[in-house]
Amino acid sequence: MMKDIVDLISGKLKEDNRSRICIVTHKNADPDAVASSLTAYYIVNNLCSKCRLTLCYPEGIAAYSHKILERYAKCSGSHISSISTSECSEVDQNPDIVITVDTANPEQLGCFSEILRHSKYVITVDHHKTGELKLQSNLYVGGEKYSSTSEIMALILEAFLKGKNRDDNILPCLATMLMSGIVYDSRRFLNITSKTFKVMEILRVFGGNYFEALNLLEKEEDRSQRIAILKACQRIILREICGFIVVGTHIGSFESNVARVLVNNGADIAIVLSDKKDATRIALRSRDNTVDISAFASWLAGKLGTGSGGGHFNSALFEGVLKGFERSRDKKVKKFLDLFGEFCNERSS
Ligand SMILES: [Mn+2]
Repeated sequence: MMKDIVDLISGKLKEDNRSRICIVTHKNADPDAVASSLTAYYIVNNLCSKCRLTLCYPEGIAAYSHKILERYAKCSGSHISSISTSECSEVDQNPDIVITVDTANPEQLGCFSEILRHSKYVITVDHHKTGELKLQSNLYVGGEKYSSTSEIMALILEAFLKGKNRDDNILPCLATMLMSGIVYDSRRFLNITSKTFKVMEILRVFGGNYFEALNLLEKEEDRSQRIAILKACQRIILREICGFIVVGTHIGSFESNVARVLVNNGADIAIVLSDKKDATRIALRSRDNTVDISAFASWLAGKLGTGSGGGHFNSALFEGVLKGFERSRDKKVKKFLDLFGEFCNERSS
């Protein structure tokens, strides 16, 4: 099946071997997104050496993804900065092909969602719950049956390499990064699929080094992140809704980390609001076997008639411009706790 996809893509590239191609991830690219984008780069670059390729990281990559990018620059010998950008203005506005990785909704692409609309052909590789991007793409690869986009990219890489000479010093490096992507997105193998371990073995055979993959994910606990978590805890509003322990709070940044900490420490549901420059982002988490929090995220978008929401069963994101809300963030958080109550009652009735 992945072989068909590789054939399709190489056929597409043969049509016009001077294509301008933009490979783009979601905002604040995590290790899964970065490893996947670099693998896509490697494959496309091998299929079409004359194509003009750009790696696009909307609003830059996450702090904890830097190690992966640096590692790649080292083993590929190429300067990542010369092939990657976080600025839409630096990219051809009408690329022939856009490849999106690890993203379900165009909003997650930031300003690159505009470029998407002007491109002739869109390929989406993703493992999130199906979103708007699947509908907008000419070719969709993936689905929720994969632990991570890295898992999908590893299978595409395997299909691509079939019958090829594997004597390539970038390959072991790429395999290690994909391992990091899988470890990261599966939360160290808590969320796996039937293919996860098989894929890890494939990557090992390609020269991937598991211990190095773990090392690439290690980071010094960031001081500002620790302060953010503590501040968010100070502002907690605790409620019992539908029999669940629901915790709401707000913070300027690190909202996803805060939400994770809250659920790991006793909350069934965490709702963490963060006002950004031009929208409000709400990180949502639920404890295993409680509530499909991605359903709440998309319910919110419908209920409020603004923004978009989606994600996974235990982890989701809502992002939108809130209208008619009080300015006080505490009041906003309370409003979202009320909304969760409404959602919960609708479900159980
Ligand atoms: Mn992912």
